[in-house]
Amino acid sequence: MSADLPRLILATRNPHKTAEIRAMIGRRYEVLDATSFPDWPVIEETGDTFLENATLKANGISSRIGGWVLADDSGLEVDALGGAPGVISSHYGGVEGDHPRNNDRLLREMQGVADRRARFRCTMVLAKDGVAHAHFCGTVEGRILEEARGSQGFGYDPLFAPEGGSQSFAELGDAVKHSLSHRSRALAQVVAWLEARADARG
Ligand code: ITT
Repeated sequence: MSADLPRLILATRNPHKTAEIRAMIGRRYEVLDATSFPDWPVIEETGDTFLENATLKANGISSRIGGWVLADDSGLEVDALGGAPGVISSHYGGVEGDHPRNNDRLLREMQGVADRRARFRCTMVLAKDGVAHAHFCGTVEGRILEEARGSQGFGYDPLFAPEGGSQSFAELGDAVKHSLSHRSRALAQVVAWLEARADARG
């Protein structure tokens, strides 16, 4: 069945991003990531912004692999921390991809802090043949909880409660997260853009 679907290659090594994006659009696209391409190069994320890093990943991978490549650069911005962890969200605790350490540091930094406003931000870049064609941004506002709650999702999900309630993304689960997350909001724009192009070509 997947052979009939258009292919979308994700420039990510984060299996949680792939799982979320597949759950959201896997019936319309064959969604592949680094696991399908063993000799995929390591792309250094040297940018100062989500857009710069997403562009580096999308251009770097699409210069090696044909078809549309989608990169997701995302993270958590906490107002009381001046926007940190921001672009260093994946290694805020000192070790790349170590989510428990990242969460421990965030809880330490937020100890006794009254203003707990925060947002997840996701910037997606679509590229082909090493050239970025479009970028899209999604955000979800919320607050940082006093302690980790729930076991679903990944990363900072146990510490982040989206606006309008007190439950964390990790408590609310995939269906609720996907209905309002930064990633789903950016991805909806990506799909609309790809489909408008496909329609325009007839
Ligand atoms: P790739 O660069 O390979 O895509 P990465 O995880 O390193 O994977 P980023 O540099 O974009 O990706 O960092 C994203 C980090 O932001 C991620 O590791 C989490 O710490 C955090 N994050 C992003 N989206 C999140 C979400 O939906 N829930 C919880 N944490 C999230």
